[in-house]
Amino acid sequence: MAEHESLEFGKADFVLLDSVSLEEFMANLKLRFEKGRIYTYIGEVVVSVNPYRAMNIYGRDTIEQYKGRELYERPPHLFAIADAAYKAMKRRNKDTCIVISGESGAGKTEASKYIMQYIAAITNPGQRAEVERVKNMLLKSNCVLEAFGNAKTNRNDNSSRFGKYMDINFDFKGDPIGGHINNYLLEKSRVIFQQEGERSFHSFYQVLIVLLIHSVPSFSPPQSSINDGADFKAVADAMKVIGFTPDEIQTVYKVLATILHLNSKVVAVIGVLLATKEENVGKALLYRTVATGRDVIDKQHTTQEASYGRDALAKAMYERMFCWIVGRINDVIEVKNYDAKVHGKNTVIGVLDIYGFEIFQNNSFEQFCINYCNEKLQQLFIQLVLRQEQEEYQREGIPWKHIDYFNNQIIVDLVELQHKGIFSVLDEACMTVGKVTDEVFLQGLNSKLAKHAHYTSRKLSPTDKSLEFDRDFRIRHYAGDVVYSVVGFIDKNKDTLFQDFKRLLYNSSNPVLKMMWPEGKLSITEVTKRPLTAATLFKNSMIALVENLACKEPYYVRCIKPNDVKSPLLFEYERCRHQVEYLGLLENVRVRRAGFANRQEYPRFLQRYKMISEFTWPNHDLPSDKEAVKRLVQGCGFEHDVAYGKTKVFVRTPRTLFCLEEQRDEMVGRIVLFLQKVWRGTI
Ligand code: AD9
Ligand code: MG
Repeated sequence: MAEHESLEFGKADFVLLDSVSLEEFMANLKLRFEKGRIYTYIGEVVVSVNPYRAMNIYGRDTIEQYKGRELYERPPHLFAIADAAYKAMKRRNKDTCIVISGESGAGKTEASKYIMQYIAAITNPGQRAEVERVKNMLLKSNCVLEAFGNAKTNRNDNSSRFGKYMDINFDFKGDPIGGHINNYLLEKSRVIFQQEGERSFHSFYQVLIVLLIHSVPSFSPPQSSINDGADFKAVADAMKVIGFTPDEIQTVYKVLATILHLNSKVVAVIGVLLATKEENVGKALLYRTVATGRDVIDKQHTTQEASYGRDALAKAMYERMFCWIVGRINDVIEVKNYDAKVHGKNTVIGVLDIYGFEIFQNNSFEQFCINYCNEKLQQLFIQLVLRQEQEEYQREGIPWKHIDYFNNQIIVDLVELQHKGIFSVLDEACMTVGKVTDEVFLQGLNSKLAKHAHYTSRKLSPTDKSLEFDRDFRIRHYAGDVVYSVVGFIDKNKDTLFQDFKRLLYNSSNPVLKMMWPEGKLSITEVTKRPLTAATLFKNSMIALVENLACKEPYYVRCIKPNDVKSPLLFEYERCRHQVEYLGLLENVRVRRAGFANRQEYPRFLQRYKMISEFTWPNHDLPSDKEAVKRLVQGCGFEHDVAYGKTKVFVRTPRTLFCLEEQRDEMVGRIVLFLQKVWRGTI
């Protein structure tokens, strides 16, 4: 019996559960995890539980097993989803995307890398050099982005502190010919502040450790799961392969060194690193040029302003460098020399690996943005999964009935609606003349949103125990309640970087650095436009992302983190249950089951079950496979539970599928027995 059909490992598809309840769902998830089956389907969605151990399921032989197969033919796997997306793209000329979601440490980034490796492994059978080059670049870019965008957090030693969407472009043969990366909201505050037990971005430690190894002979790196020394080399090699010039790589190290020095008092060193005069650095750190009427004057910072400015500079330099690195990678991997008129449309598979829902002890602007992002993606999931079902029924000519589900659009609106949404209130507060405080923002929220079912605050609900402080407000997200502290919202949203710094960096004699800061070109009197706020930029990037995903055929990977101690053995029931709930997995099963649990193209269906009917075994003489399937189903007595589409047969309840599978097993067993007897000569 094929592994995925054996009940010993639980149900390979949650749709096949006897009844849809949280208990049954959890029991199946737990059983499969304990049996080392980390993947389970909900139809075409893969649910993945982080195994926290090396699994021998990603090798060449496994890849071969999945290549070109249909989902239900093999045990659930990321490779099957990657293959489905690839097939849809190649056979039907569809742009597809794979959306990977789940909380921090659930295994999103690992999943995205396995998916890319799979796609790289199954493409380019002709070994074309250019395609090999592109594949190599795409794989190498991960290593560079992780060095600069990932950090050790208390939840994950290699936590992505930015969102990543990567398009892989394919030519008409289905070979990768290029790609493009979009990055979202790098958590730049990490450059100046980390919680206890956490680190800043890996890149800083990689540079520091290499410096120490070279300059302190007796130095030996500390033992940990992270090997900064080896990673430094791997990243430097990857950057070289991708095509960063030695000057560019040097500049990156100089920026890192500058940021490290900004926390000491070595203005001279910074001057050298930034290829600018020492006094200019000192001046930019201590003064601010302001235009008053016709005069331009230098105004000295207060201590507070100066340290604010310094921190803002450190954050901005890092963020700018990160975006520049992404831009350079994009230059190299973008599709070149492809003429759609000659070769046909080039198609795309997008892979989204973006931060999952976050509920921390103290939730601030960053968590607010991240959770809004998850609301957007959940909304897309609802629309697409339902829409996809509906479209398939229409295509196949089968009637569709409406299904109830919680629609989180109300929360999306609460955040992003023009004039009334939280982002608008925040932007308005930031534009207020005079002294703007976080409290002003909170008052704005309270007056605009007092009646909103998903919003409350200490002022509005004074007896509510979860709202400890006056500065707190609470959002009822689809994934649960989150209390946010307004402290820092205004500053983080304004995201001010004094113009003086931009000019300082633009006037550097290092051309690479200069290139990162084009707006420094403007003099103080030329700068008129107020830059867009962080919230508006983020909102716009999310709207664009969702629009982009919405026009692609989506595939989903929903990652679950089994425990908080990185243990391969522990399935913390409550932790997992909460994730199952907020990922909306049960609703997903219901949607899938309310329609038809299973659908298969007629020839496939016949191939699998033809042995259970005398009309179809070993071959049928009916006019079409569709007719043959009808005959087979009639013979088994399942007619009431089946609908016949144009190209596929739809089976409503999982029980029917079970019966078919059981009968098939029995027949296969009998056939094997029969053949054994023939071989032994007893027949
Ligand atoms: V975050 O939101 O970026 O903080 P991710 O990306 O969801 O998070 P990640 O993929 O980085 O989590 O996985 C965390 C760790 O779990 C990895 O470093 C591995 O040690 C471990 N992991 C995840 N998936 C697998 C797997 N398929 N096999 C083995 C895994 N280990
Ligand atoms: Mg990650």
